[in-house]
Amino acid sequence: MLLTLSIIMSCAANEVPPIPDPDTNALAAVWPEDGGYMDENRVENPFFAISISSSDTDGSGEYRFELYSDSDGVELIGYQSGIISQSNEPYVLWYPTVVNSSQSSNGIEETLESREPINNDIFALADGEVPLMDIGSTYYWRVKAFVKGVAYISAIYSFSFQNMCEIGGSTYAERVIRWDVRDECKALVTHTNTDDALGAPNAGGHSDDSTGHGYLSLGYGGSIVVEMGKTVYDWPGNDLLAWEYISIEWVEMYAGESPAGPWYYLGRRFCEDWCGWDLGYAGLKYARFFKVVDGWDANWECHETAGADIDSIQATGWADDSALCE
Ligand SMILES: [Ca+2]
Ligand SMILES: [Ca+2]
Ligand SMILES: [Ca+2]
Repeated sequence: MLLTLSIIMSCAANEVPPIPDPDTNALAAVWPEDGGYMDENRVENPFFAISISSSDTDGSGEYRFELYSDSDGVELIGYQSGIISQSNEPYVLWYPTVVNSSQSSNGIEETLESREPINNDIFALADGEVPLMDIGSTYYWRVKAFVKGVAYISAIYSFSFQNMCEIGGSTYAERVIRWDVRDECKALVTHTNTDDALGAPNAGGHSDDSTGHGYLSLGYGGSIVVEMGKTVYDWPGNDLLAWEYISIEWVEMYAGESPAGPWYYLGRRFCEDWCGWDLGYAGLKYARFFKVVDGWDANWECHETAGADIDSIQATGWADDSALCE
């Protein structure tokens, strides 16, 4: 009886499931954003990031990235199949031109060591398949995925190239792209408006009876990814400040080449009121994206102001000339 049952089960497992129509809503461009830009200094070394949202998958599966020169997705100029998701990332990355992950002689070894782990070997294209792009043109990309028996296809996204030092804005963080914290922690924190971490410092009202207003509590182990108004530039000394409101808290800072990294560690500070970071610590000249990470133990039980309480993120050194980013 047991034998019969196991034969039936194994036959069922070997049946090829029908491939359904692809889901067109679950994939979303993270970098470059649709209608957005890529750093013109990355024209020969581009990278792409896609996120997947689906209730019945953790995103693990196979992805195919495609790069086109036309908006109809006909003129294919580069692609790669068989890219697998990285379990520690909320998105899937494609580095078309990375053929070797061991780089060491460029003087920023410490920076590369501090990157979040990326298995670059699987992103390698064979010689001659590197897509060539021109910083004056618009390009298009899309992703097809097959995840746990479900097919997905993204929209076609456009992007062009930008000199990062030509992008204007305020000297503060202007956009929160992600806030990541454990669900049970997010439910206990009461200062949850991510916009409160943007713009100039404005937190206040803290007293014995009130936790005040104007800041975002990250939650223990929580993090936010922000885009700055002006591109932060490495002048002598600190180039970036985080304003912290309640108590004294541990804060870690990372600079990113995009909202999906790669991330470069800038250091860990015990912040009271504000604390500063230096892009030069990571060997970077400029950056627009930063990840602010609460530096306490992520396993602690949260409360209404758990974790670092971020009032503002401010550039104190920024690019004021496009030649600085060349
Ligand atoms: Ca500096
Ligand atoms: Ca706190
Ligand atoms: Ca604020």
